[in-house]
Amino acid sequence: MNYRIVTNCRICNSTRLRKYLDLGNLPLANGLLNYPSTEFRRYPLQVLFCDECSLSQLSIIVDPKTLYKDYPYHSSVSETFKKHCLEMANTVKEILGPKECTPLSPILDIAANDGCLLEQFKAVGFEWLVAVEPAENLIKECEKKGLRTVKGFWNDETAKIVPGCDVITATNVLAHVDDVKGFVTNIAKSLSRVRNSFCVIEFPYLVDLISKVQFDTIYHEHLSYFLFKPIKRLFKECGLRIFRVDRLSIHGGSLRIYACHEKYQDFEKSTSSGKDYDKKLVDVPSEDVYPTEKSVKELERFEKTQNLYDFKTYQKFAEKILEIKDFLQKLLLDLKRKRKKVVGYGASAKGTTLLNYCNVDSTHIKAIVDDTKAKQGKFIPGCKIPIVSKDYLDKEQPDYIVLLSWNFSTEIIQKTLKFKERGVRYILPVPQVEVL
Ligand code: JHZ
Repeated sequence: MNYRIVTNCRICNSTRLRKYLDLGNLPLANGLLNYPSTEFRRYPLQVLFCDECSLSQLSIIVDPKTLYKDYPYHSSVSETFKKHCLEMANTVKEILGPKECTPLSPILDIAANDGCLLEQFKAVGFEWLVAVEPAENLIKECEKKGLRTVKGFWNDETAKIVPGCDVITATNVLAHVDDVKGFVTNIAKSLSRVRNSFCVIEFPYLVDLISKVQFDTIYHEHLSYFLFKPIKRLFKECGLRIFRVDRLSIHGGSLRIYACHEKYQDFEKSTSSGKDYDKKLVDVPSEDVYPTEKSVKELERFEKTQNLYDFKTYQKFAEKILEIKDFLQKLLLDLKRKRKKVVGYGASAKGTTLLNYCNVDSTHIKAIVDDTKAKQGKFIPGCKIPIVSKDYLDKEQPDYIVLLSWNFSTEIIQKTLKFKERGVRYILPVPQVEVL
């Protein structure tokens, strides 16, 4: 058995965990197949609510080596995501300010994927860029881009390789981590060696997941579904203070938090001689450099109004998912009867959850277009649907396109505009099935 059953909450250690969702036994979301075969493993996909700290988490943990050895997802395929990364690089530059920000300020990106974010840091003038990434195929992409690389997961060993950083970034990885305390503690250790350093962490926000019924973002890679309350507790316990939080639209709704140590060591301001060698190192409160912004209190206040510390809200969410399943099945069956040509766009991880949970297969959706070369020619596990390049659309002239990567619908609709002009209709699966 290459998975472990969760008995305690990974943030507060409570055993008071209650199941609110069971999506059945599903294949691994990025476990794309070379053939339309039935030879792949399925794992239970269930979500638990922690009565103590309100963290939502999967009931099992699949061995990360199985999940991330070779990873087909390439962040750089999306122009929307690239723009998002550029904005992040500029924001970090602004926060560091001209005094701290030099081209040689080390920036380390955890789970750097194909180096998409670090490339944007390079574009805004940073030169000392380190990509930490476990997937063999992706680390090669980072090397091709001229980035310094550390192969592996972010842990005690890899954290030692780059002893101190000005900024540590981690986008869309915290939800994938089991030992979140070890993960954040290693960030804290690395930041403690550099004055005025901070980290920037992004992850999908559970408020958006629940309110927009994004149940397809639940898959075996996403071990946790975060609210701000448990995140704040986690960072505090690991010695970091969150000084700013942004709510972002990326990936259907995410939080970006900025955190630093409570204190930093710096040379004392005045000495008897005024000479540098005479100066002593003293503790300086970080509030002076990075005061806690009002966004933190505002988000806390907002979150309390969302009823998400209450188990009943999650039970209602589970009911809405059944409606989506029912509606999508009926719609696709109707289109099949009418002999309409239906294709998908975006062989996303969430697509695997959606299609498998709703029992959709290649008799409903002929193929899924994806611009990622590494995905083309493969098959979605469980539904035998082939992944193809965009040329397929010209050859097949579909009647309907299912937006399996609804988070990038604007970009995908833009790319397929000529088909839209010829009458193609789009199917949006969440928050409710809609034909556009
Ligand atoms: P996308 C990703 O999940 C990755 P996924 C990860 N699991 C995570 O944590 C979440 O995000 C938050 C393709 N595409 O981003 C590329 C085109 O072909 O919705 C991708 O295969 N052309 C780490 O996989 C897929 O769609 C395009 O123009 O659920 C998008 O996958 C665009 C824009 C995308 O997420």
